[in-house]
Amino acid sequence: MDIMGKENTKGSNITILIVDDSEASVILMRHILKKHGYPETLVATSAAEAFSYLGISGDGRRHIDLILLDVVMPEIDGIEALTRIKEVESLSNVPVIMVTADDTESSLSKAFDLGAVDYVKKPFNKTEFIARIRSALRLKVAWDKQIELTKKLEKMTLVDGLTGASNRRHFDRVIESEWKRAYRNNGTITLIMIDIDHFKKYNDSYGHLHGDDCLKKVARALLNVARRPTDTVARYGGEEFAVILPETDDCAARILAEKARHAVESLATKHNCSDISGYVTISLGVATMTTPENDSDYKSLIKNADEALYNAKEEGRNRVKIFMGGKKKPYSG
Ligand code: GH3
Ligand code: MG
Ligand code: MG
Repeated sequence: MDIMGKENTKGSNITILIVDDSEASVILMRHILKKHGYPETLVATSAAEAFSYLGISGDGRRHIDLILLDVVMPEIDGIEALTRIKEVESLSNVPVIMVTADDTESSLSKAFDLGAVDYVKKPFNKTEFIARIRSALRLKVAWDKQIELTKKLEKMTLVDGLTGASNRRHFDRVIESEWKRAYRNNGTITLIMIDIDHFKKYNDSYGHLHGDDCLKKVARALLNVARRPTDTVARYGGEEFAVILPETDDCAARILAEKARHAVESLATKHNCSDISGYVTISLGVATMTTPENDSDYKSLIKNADEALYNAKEEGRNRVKIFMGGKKKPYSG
């Protein structure tokens, strides 16, 4: 951590934003920073100017690692500026050090309440100044790591632990948002519901562990087929999978579903108790929404794909069926 901290808190890739209306202070701070290995500084002589560097106003956002913020400034003062900065989620990993001429100011305690990490006094004591800069930059490294970890954890909870496909929670989110997007844009969306054929018998004869292995293989095969970045292959439950294909019409979906069926069959995973092919196979139900109806929602897409899957099972399994309307009971295997 310490070594990492030093590596990441020194050097020319660090940009420090100085927000101060006093030219003399700015010159002095830049001088000390440059001398101690921080040549990259941005200077804002008002809070408004700082907001534009930070992307709070306008679109000229710059990369900034640390903010030095003067407490006393005309118009928008340092406390108000800090309040605005701390409201922005994407700036939550940028530490702010308050710069003040008077450390007894009650505004300092307000600044700490708002999330400032430290303060430096004018006139500057160079050693103390640079020590506080360094410790704030070390804090930033820790914050960035924390954010990265949080992102990783978030990603982990989107993935099914056994198969590596998206989990049901993620599926629920994606199907709703993609359906809404298609609805808004008068677009097309396809859902394929997939169920492994005679999987109970597979477990019964080969054991649950081999069953798990088989689920992994099937998931991998499906992930290999639905490869667009916008495609989502999810484990819908038990031995059922679902594939969301945004901007995919029924024609393209049929081809893709057939490829998926073939890919699983080609795994040639022995299944001696299956009366279909001697290998593990899947049945697939495809439903496409092209012109969204007013009173429909994504649930009807799931229902339709389920109905098609039911038909695929009924007609002998190891096949693709496309939803064509009608009123059959959904497959509930
Ligand atoms: P069908 O062709 O009609 O789909 O028959 P089936 O036997 O595949 O359908 P059914 O729904 O009766 O059985 C599903 C089986 O899937 C039952 C269960 O033991 C198995 N299964 C569900 N989740 C898992 C899992 O996580 N691991 C393993 N090994 N088996 C699972
Ligand atoms: Mg099954
Ligand atoms: Mg099933």
